[in-house]
Amino acid sequence: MRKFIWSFALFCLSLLAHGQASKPNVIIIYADDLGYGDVSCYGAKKVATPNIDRLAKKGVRFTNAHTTAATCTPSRYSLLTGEYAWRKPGTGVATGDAAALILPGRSTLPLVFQQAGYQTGVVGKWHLGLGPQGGPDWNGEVKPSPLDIGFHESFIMAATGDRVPCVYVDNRRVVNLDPNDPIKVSFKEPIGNEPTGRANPELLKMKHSHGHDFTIINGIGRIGYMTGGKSARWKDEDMADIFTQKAVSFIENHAKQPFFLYFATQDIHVPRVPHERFAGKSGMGPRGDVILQLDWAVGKVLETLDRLGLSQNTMIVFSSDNGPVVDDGYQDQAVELLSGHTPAGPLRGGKYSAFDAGTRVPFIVSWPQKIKAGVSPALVSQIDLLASFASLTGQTFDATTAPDTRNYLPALLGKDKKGRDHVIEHAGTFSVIQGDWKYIAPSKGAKMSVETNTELGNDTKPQLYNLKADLGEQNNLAETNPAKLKELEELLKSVKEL
Ligand code: NG6
Ligand code: CA
Repeated sequence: MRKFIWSFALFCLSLLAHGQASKPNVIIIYADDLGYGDVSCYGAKKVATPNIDRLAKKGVRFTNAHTTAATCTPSRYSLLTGEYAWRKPGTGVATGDAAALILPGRSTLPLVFQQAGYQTGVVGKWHLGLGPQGGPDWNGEVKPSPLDIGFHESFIMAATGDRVPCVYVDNRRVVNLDPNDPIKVSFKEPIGNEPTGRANPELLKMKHSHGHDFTIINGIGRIGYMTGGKSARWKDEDMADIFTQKAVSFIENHAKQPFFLYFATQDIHVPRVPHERFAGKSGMGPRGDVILQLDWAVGKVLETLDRLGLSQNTMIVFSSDNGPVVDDGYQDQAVELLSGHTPAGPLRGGKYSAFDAGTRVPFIVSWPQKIKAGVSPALVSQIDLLASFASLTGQTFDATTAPDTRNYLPALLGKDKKGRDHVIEHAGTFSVIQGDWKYIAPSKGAKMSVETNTELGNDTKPQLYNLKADLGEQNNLAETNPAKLKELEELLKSVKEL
């Protein structure tokens, strides 16, 4: 009898364990502008990222993973909606006062988790617009917001660190706002009489190299004009601490239920202003220092999961929204102190570029209870997280509003080493990768971004590269391989016409 009770108890426990395993907690840590070669587990030698490496060591490290775009807003749009951003006009890099780009009434990644009974939260960089047409009411209720498209909790900055308004939005309210000092924001004309980087460069603690010469907040010129909201303004030096603390509290508060956390760090986007704990620590200037800070934030998440006993059954996806850029508009010595570091690794181009460094990013998936550690060459795209997590959690989604996402869960779990047949990327012009081949559609765009010193990958002629033989996209084979060129042109056409 005792034996029977024991085996019954074990059976129940295994059922329980199985039930839990089918509903792992999920955390997406989404870095900003982190390049393929910026972390040590992807080959960086000058900067060490032990926590990101730890994640890679216990998970699957993907070598052929892609964002859908080479800038932030469209990549994030696709990640959260399962729709290529280029299908929807107005999804380029958003201003700080843009209206909400993702509106209620459609499938979204957080909604999938919400339907599955998860507690869902977003912390960090949003950059997908807020509020109705005309922009949000910073002094009242910010609506629509992430809370209206699937997140139960939200603690965000509206756009980027270099765009006004430089305030945090906690659920529907700006944090620490004094009603007697209302916020006004404009991206069109000057408002108020606060100093700007253009008129008062002597007030800057970090000078701009291009752009970023509007209102000065915390000694740094921003994009856009802001007045009011003095008590609500952030201090860049504290941002990583504040966002990381919010991410940690979210995990602590929901330790007993399945949760989904979208932790979108402001690092390593400009302005790069590390906390003093990290300032000067990389020897590569602020850009290297904020890589250390990002790694610390990842470490805090891992430490929290360990402390709460959640590490085994939490799935973490670590990635970036687009490739790297060295000078993105501030004189922060990133160029001078690069010291041989190669942010793009072996890839050509960078942020904004149709060459692969624009969109091929670090991508690590870890879930100790289920995933066997390793390296995967599978072709994966961030567009597929929605359908894949719907499959993982047994949910359906509306394929008319999320038309481009597909279920590649076996690839994400490291079981299928092939992944997608092809990926589509957008950086002003379109690129297609299929097997060993990459096609870049002809474009009249500039070949170089002189300001950021990035090769943009534009050419009026079609480009075709064999990535297996030529990962650095040096030898255009379009003329010598017209059959492959035609095949990929047609493939792109068929996806565009979907
Ligand atoms: C550019 C900004 C750049 C960065 C980028 C958006 C200038 C001159 N450059 O317009 O600094 O903010 O937009 O980056 O203003 S993203 O990663 O959010 O897409
Ligand atoms: Ca970005």
